[in-house]
Amino acid sequence: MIQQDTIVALATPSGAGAIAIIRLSGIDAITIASNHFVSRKGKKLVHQKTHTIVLGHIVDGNRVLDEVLVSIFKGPNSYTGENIVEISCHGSTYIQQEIIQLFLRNGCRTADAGEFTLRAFLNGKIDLSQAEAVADVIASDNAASHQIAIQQMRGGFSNEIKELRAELMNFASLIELELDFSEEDVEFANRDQFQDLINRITLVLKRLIDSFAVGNVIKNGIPVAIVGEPNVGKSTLLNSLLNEDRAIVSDIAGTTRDTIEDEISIEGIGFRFIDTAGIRETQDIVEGIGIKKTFEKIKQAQVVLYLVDGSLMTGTKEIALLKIEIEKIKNQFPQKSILLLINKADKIAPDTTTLISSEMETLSAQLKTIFIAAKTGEGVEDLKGELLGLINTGALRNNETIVTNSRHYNSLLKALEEIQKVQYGMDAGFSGDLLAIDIRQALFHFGEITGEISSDDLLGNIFANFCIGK
Ligand SMILES: Nc1nc2c(ncn2[C@@H]2O[C@H](COP(=O)(O)OP(=O)(O)OP(=O)(O)O)[C@@H](O)[C@H]2O)c(=O)[nH]1
Ligand SMILES: [Mg+2]
Repeated sequence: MIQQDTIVALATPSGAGAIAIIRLSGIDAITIASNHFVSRKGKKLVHQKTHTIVLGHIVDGNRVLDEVLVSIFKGPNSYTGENIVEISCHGSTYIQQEIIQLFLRNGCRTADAGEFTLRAFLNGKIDLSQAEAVADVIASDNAASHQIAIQQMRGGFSNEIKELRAELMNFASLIELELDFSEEDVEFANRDQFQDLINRITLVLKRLIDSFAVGNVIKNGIPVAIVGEPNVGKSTLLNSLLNEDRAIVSDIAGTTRDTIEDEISIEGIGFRFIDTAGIRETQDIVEGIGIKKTFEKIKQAQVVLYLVDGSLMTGTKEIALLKIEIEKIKNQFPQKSILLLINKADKIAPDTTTLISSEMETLSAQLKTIFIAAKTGEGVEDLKGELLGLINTGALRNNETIVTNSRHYNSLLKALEEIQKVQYGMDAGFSGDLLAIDIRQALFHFGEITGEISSDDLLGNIFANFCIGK
């Protein structure tokens, strides 16, 4: 597919900087740039070799706009597969705009969001999942999401899918060939080999589908709600985790009214902590709204840190009440990971600590309990370790493919469904023509991921989320 027009856009962030890069892509990119560039040595850009850099001036008639470096990439050996010119100019917003306007008046049009990458995809330089990974690489803000995005951009994930798709495609054609010879009762597709392939595909699909649980949290950060009664130290804990005075702390119960959220990275994985209004019966309308919000936040969170004021737990009676409270929370949110944090450990007498520990033992079999002092930071590192332990980061450490994109996840689920139908058909001894239908469906969903099968709507959706100039 050849795009006829030449596009231009600023590739660096808008605003002033030391250097800005303006990018042109399309059949006429080099000719257009050449018409407005005077090199130091007097050589025309159109005569310049591919993959070289030239120093010179961008000129509008007699007017010199800037001294620049121009990089030339001749298609098809370029990012988009087309001719590309990248102009590194001085980063004044005025110069940027003057140069872009010059090209817009002389044969270029403004690039749409993600259009350079879209062209790379349409010209077969990268597949769709790699194109999507480009956006993820740009958006990645912690080590884990970065690692996954880079791996996907380099094609790790799509190669795996493409190989299986090719093998499956091969069997589909063999089975379909049998249909042409149906009178003769021949089997071109060896059923044992086919079963072997189906087994392998099922295994890979299941692994990829499972990985989304990790991938999704890594990409979006793991929501962790900090909840408990007023004054137990929730906001103090948030501040301690973030290492800054983010939330107001006071000894007045009901200080936090609205939820406060912020993200930190623990060993490369993003955690989004949500400080909430303390839960209690209240007549105050605003506080009541805050408490309602607390429960909504618990619903959205994956992990709940249930905080109690350890200095108030002076006897068995308080501990018994706490146990009831925790049972309530656990029953209300059975699918959440809950950690019990006994705060203000600095104010708990040693023998009380022992008492609480032993009383909690029955409970801690199901509920991890940690003593902390949010104010001094004691136990906060242990807490971080516990949080990391809740996430299965094994796949990440082993550099396995992790699916982070919900579009891919949905296609994988549908592909698995079709493969299971094929399996069912094989077990039931279905004829080739029936098997072929489900195989074609599975192939369709594989193709959706890498973009062998795509619609304009889908492409529009994906690339609309890119920045201009990428
Ligand atoms: N001694 C001691 N005091 C603490 C500790 N953590 C918090 N506090 C104190 O407890 C009081 C309440 O702390 P906050 O962080 O505002 O409590 P909160 O749970 O956010 O309270 P609400 O927002 O009202 O629900 C403050 O005076 C804190 O300084 C701790 O580990 N040790
Ligand atoms: Mg608070």
